[in-house]
Amino acid sequence: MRIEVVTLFPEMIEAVMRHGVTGRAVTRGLLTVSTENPRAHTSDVHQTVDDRPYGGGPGMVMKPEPLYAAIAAAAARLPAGSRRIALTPQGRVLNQALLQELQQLPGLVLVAGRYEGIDERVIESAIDMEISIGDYVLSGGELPALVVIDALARRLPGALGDARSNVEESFNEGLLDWPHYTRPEEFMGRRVPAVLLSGDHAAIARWRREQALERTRERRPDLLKFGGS
Ligand code: 9D3
Repeated sequence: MRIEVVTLFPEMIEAVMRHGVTGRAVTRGLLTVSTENPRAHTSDVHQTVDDRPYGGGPGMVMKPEPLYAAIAAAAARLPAGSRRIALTPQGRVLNQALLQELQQLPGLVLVAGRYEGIDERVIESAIDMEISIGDYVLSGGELPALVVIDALARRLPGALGDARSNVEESFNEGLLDWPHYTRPEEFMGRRVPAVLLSGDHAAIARWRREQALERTRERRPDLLKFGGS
């Protein structure tokens, strides 16, 4: 999968791409991530990428010309069938079902906005979909773009280490995790549940499934009401 990120802060993207699961996916050739900076598509001496909002009000808006040119340059490097996605607070809220859809695509342009937002005519003319990562206020689209990339990378076949398989992850899909324990057997007066020391693999599997269900019912009943993936 090929991902282009349109951003005023390419270093934010590049730094994260060097680490962990995303770094490994890139090293293994499963994922390619490049950036395109709208500032490189300005023609004035100040390299202006923002301007005041028509109608007044606080803050600035990303001006259309440099942003549109950056999206076009990024999209030109991607295969046919790719999509241009803007990270905005107005978008579809990200979940595993949406990631599953995105995973089918050969390439993505992820447009990270800054300031109060993007000129609406760029959204209308150069964006196929808007995505939000949840109902809280961030300072721009870079962290959301990184969230999308991380969540996609770990779904790519071969991206996870041998120990963690996608099969194992999808087995418990839609539920919260069961509780995890490692050595020592007793910590701060708290013992590891006996069943985990029993060696009875069927009993352990049953206990974990029950714990996952119980915790999901308790903390996230919305996940049990279907619709997820
Ligand atoms: C909805 C808030 N807006 C009303 C005045 C202002 C505003 C807040 C934050 C405008 C832009 C931003 C920057 N946020 C993102 O670019 C963003 C975001 C987010 O803030 N939360 C969750 N997902 C996303 S995706 C992009």
